[in-house]
Amino acid sequence: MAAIAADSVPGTKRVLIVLPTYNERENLEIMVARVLGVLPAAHLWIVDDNSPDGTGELAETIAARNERVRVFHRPGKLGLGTAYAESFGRALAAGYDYVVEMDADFSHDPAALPELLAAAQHTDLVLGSRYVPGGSTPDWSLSRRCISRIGNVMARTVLRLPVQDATTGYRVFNARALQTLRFDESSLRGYGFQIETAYQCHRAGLKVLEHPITFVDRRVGQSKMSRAIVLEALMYIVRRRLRGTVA
Ligand SMILES: Nc1nc2c(ncn2[C@@H]2O[C@H](COP(=O)(O)OP(=O)(O)OP(=O)(O)O)[C@@H](O)[C@H]2O)c(=O)[nH]1
Ligand SMILES: [Mg+2]
Repeated sequence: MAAIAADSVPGTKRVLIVLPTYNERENLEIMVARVLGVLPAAHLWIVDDNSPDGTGELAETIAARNERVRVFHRPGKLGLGTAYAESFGRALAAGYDYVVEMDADFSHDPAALPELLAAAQHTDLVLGSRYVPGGSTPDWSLSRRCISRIGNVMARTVLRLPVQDATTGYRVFNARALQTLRFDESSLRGYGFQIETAYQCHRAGLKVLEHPITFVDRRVGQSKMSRAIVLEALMYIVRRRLRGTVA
């Protein structure tokens, strides 16, 4: 895998990767090594929710060896949305120019980071998109494809959010986009959170760009995706529409 020079990621700006973790012990060490290898100047924060499998302790060991890595521990499984919302506030306070959302389970290929960050130079929010030409979900069952497609069709039609993949969890915000976000919906745990943040950026008139990614199934460990999270996202879309804030 080719490492890219610090000053091409992008300019000399500061890049932070946020990895929320819950039971990712088997993925974490190699994931962190790959991300830091691809982006030699970037920093990485792990936000662990007291994973029963010891991910938090492993994260501490990794951070002790590498000053570019920090760990934040939370008392229990509080959801992806709040992990990101807390991190965004801290990242802005720390002066980062770009913040990357990314899963720790290798569904999001670290090799795509340079392209996504390059795309971020021309926009406020880059969505790593499975539904633009060049993007794909090769491992998914028909039912999983349908669920994801339905969520995205709803986001497009009900919220009039003009993107193909509003639920993607691989994305880059610039500081301007992060400053725009308000987290009254931050209790959203998964796809709802992703749609909401893209929606807020779009509503604020910021530029949102989709860049193709291939989303593969996690290598090891268990998915935290559940029917409740899908339902939460669909309910959120309807609630958002009823609030009357759609353009
Ligand atoms: N801190 C924190 N991380 C979480 C929580 N839920 C999920 N994660 C992490 O968020 C990322 C995405 O979760 P996954 O379980 O892979 O869910 P998914 O990618 O939507 O679903 P799959 O494609 O089935 O894997 C992974 O890095 C998880 O470890 C949570 O409540 N708290
Ligand atoms: Mg996953």
